[in-house]
Amino acid sequence: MASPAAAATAPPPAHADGWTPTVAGHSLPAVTGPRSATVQRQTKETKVEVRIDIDGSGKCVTQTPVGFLNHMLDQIASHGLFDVYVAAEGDTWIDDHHTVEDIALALGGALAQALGDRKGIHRFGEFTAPLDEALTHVVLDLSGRAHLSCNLEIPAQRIGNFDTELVEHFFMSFANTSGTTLHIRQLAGKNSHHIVEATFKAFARALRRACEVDERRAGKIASSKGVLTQQ
Ligand SMILES: [Mn+2]
Repeated sequence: MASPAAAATAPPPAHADGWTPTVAGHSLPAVTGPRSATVQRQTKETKVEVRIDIDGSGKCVTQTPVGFLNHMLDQIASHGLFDVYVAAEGDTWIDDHHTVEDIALALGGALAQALGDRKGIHRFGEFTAPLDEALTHVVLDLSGRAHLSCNLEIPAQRIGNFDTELVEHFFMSFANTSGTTLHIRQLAGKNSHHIVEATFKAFARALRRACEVDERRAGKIASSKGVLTQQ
């Protein structure tokens, strides 16, 4: 794994077929902070590039073919105070599954790379976010181990044309590549858009706390085992 500093300064490798991830005709903004990273992922199903700066200011630029996911990525950036830039193409003529999964895998991978050895961070985070009648509690641990428990009960099968079963799949994929133990508890909610958006807001705030530097930790790893990057 590249160090955060190296990840921030190295230019991203070109995609094999020369695909240039762009937003509205422009290249994705650069990420240059000490805790930032760029991840590209290309398969026969999708091409994805994700850039994240953990110590950002909530900027979000997305160009993916999944409109509702763009809206949720914006929640992660604005409530996590991360800068998040995502460009993606995918086989959405089948459905959104591969595209949503691969964006989540790339986002998790970028976060893991940007966190580096996870020294000095709070490691744990939790937040309960309402959106009108919806209320979701998210607890997470940047433990290095992937786990998802999720009890979301989203009444509608679709929000717009977004398949709501992809919400849980997004978080599972993110947990897998970021090494996050993630618990999501829906406490209330009737409106599907509200339930999902409350979840992403709670996730963003919990993740922000977990990633933030714990001054009292003085740069040490928040683990009695001494390491947070091994399974
Ligand atoms: Mn909304």
